[in-house]
Amino acid sequence: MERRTSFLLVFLLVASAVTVILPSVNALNETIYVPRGSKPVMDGLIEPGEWSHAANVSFATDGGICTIYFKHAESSLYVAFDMPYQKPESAAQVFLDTNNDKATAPQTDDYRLYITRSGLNYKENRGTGTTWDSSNIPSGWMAMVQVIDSSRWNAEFNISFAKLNITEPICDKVTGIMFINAWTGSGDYYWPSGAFWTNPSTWATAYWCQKIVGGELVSNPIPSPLIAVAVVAVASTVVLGYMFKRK
Ligand SMILES: [Ca+2]
Ligand SMILES: [Ca+2]
Repeated sequence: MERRTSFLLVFLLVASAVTVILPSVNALNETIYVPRGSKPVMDGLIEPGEWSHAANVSFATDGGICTIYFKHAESSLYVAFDMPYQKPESAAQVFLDTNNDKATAPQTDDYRLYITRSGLNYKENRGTGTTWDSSNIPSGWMAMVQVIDSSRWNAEFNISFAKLNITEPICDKVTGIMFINAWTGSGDYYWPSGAFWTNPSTWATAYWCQKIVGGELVSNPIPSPLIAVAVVAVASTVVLGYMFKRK
């Protein structure tokens, strides 16, 4: 094989591998780990210490800062929203892309789970392939809310692994995830920033696995596009070397 043809072949190999790998990482590149922890009391109230070992994300919302905690225990994902006091119609919403296919419209493996500050609007939607279906009674999950001294309100979610299409062990599983503090007096507030409720390709990716190694908690490494590129580059060099050797 000619040297020019070989280089072209390797270039195409690297380019196609990078094209395949990059979109699977995440359009917004937001990633979270969901640590294993103690089972919280599902009463809608974030008690001192109850969520201290959970991971969290925070963002500006109507009236101040919204902090969302998440962890898993037994066979459920637990999520807690800590929000400023807002109007009764304001909602805590959790979006799940259970197959993490990151489609550009809600598919049948995608869900929106929500509860309002009043607790009166407590429902779920499932994707149809093009949009969300009409509101349904919660199935495979539950949520509770509490208002704290007219200064803040909290919501707690218990989402079963069955709802998430997770069978243990969970180390190979990743899930698309997104949160909204929605329908507030000043609009909807998203995490990750820039995500959109009808577009799972804009949601983050949640990793489930953490292991105890040598007495320490070690997370599974997040696949990096740079690592993937490096692996392909090394493989290409080996192939190239083999080709020249054969000449
Ligand atoms: Ca609680
Ligand atoms: Ca999906």
